[in-house]
Amino acid sequence: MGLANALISSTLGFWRGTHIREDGLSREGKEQLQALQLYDMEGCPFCRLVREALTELDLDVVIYPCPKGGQRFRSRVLALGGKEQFPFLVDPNTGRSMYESRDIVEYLFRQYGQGETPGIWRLFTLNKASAIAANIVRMGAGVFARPSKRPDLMLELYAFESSPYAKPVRERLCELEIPYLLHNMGKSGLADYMLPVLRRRFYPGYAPATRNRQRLLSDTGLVMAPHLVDPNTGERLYESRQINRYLNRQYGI
Ligand SMILES: N[C@@H](CCC(=O)N[C@@H](CS)C(=O)NCC(=O)O)C(=O)O
Repeated sequence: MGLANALISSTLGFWRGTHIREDGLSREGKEQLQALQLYDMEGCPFCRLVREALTELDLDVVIYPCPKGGQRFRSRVLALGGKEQFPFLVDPNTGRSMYESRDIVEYLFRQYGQGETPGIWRLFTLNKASAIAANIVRMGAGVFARPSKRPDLMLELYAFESSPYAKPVRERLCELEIPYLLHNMGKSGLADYMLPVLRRRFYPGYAPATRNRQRLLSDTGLVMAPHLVDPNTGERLYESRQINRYLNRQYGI
């Protein structure tokens, strides 16, 4: 599915999951956090709302994909929470786990944001409708499992929720049931909004303010989403098409 379609999807999602909000944590506090765990289906609008909030709160999260027909993580959700329903969040920092996107979003802002759920996020019915519309245009991508080999080590993905380039990669990771540590890299300053290739060329002094962007810059010299790191093979890849080709080749059956 093309880029235009992913752009329409992000627009229907009102570009939630782009800009980082003021949070209630110091930088050190954030670095000491254990990554949250989300049992997720990429093509599920309710999961999307949770991932959007995670980007806005600049939180890292391990995504356990649970597509329909998936064999790897669905039974774990059933054992942990009592039903196969997604999203299901586990927070190892507080010992809390929960279903229901609205409860999860409110919990995240209470625990890791300013306390109050931000105004726009209180329009939950509207946000749900927009997330449903945003997912419909993806026509079932990121919903159904495909046969795959399970990687030994956890892959890592640098991305932010509304990135139209990251969307097809997350869909493929979900379909292949590949768990991954998602390093959220939402935007916080004007320079974060420049196109990466132009920024690299015309703004060599770019100094991002957030930790995942800083890490990407120091590791690769480029800050662009998505970026996949596979510790099983040592591969580090930019470019969504190349990443998906790699995932199919390496882990598809
Ligand atoms: N009210 C729930 C609805 C969650 C929901 O219906 N999720 C669907 C996926 S979009 C689900 O878990 N379906 C069961 C399945 O896929 O097996 C929420 O907002 O989190």
